[in-house]
Amino acid sequence: MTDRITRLNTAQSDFDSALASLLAWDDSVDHQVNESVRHILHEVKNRGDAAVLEFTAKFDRLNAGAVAELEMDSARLKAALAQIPQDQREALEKAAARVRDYHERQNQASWQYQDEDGTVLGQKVTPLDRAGLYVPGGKAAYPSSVLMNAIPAKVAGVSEVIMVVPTPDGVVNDLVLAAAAVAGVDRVFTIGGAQAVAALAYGTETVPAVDKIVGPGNIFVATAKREVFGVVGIDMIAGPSEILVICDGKTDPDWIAMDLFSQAEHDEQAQSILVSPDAEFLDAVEVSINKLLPTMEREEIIRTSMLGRGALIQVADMKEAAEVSNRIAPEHLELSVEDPQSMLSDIRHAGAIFMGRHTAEALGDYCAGPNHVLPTSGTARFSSPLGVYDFQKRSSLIGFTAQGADRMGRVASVLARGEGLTAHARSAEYRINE
Ligand code: HSO
Ligand code: ZN
Repeated sequence: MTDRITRLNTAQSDFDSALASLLAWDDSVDHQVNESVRHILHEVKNRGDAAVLEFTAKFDRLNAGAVAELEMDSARLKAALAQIPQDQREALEKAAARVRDYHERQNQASWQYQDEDGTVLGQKVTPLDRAGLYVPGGKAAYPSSVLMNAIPAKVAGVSEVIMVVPTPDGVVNDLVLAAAAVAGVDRVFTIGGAQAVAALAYGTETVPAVDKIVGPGNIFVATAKREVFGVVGIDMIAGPSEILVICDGKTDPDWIAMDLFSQAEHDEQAQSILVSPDAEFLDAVEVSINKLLPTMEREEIIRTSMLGRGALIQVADMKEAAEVSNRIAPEHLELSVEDPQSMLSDIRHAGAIFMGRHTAEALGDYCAGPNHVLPTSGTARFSSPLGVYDFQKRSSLIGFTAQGADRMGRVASVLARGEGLTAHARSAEYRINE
């Protein structure tokens, strides 16, 4: 690792390969992790509660006589909410209200129409019956993520949201439980790791099987989610956090440095990139970075992230800034410019777009309203923020009249006979009026 943040310029002849190596991200599978996850899944699938208890004792040093003892009832969640400092409670409630408001606008209605034969066609939107929400224990336990995952599920109409959260050595995070209460989570089990994912996917005597598992987790959790996909749905498998800031050079460099830090502090692998046509501004931000770094509580994590995966990229103009950003397809994109609306048409790939100098990405992480679960590692090219639509599915509706069955029966019959499927053809032909 160098002791200066990487500087790139689109004018340099090897820019493409330099950018490629900046973005390179090792997501290779670890065979040992794979094997132990498979073992855990197999045990929980076959032995249910007993296996969950064994793994919880082994990994979390938590000895319970029954999985039911690991459930926190709604009174316990309400107690956590009553116990946390008042400003925290109020902030959670304000954030939740805004997140709920925003997501309510995503709710889709079922629809139907009739064609000229009176045939009814449509689409019926139905929420999932049950969703499972994984919440990590320890340093990556974010109450804000509880809100961001659970609220869209409840807005979608999911009747049971079941949260799992490991509590190693029995250490409970009251803020996480309070967030669960605010978000309307229905049941909480203090189990974690691959064993919790398995319990949600297959169900045990005590933990109900869910239809989809969402929420972040460590390598064991991510691997378990990949393995159970197909038995249940899963959300995206998130990579490290990323931020890309496009700045015209007229924002306070300290603001920009701190915005870059805000994602860098998530973990050493996080990626923070600044793009600007103004070389002097890039210098100024580097000065700010060096000045502010020693003041940060998470100094070492930020330093490792900024020096290892961060970059300051000089471009010819703002058009080129947008092009570079589209190539990266960042999770978070800040447009720290005078007129962000006029840049929007040039932006094609980003999980969330933060518009204007006053829009710190951090506000989006907590309380702006949109979801903070976003596509990472360039997947914004083809995927979207977590939303209400992730907790609903659609059924097609088809209702023929006699006249419609006659007309379309003729079409189906010809195609069915072309495919050599006679039962299909005759089934359609019975409904044709001779
Ligand atoms: N920026 C993170 C979410 C988060 N930030 C939670 C703070 N708490 C991933 O988008
Ligand atoms: Zn964040």
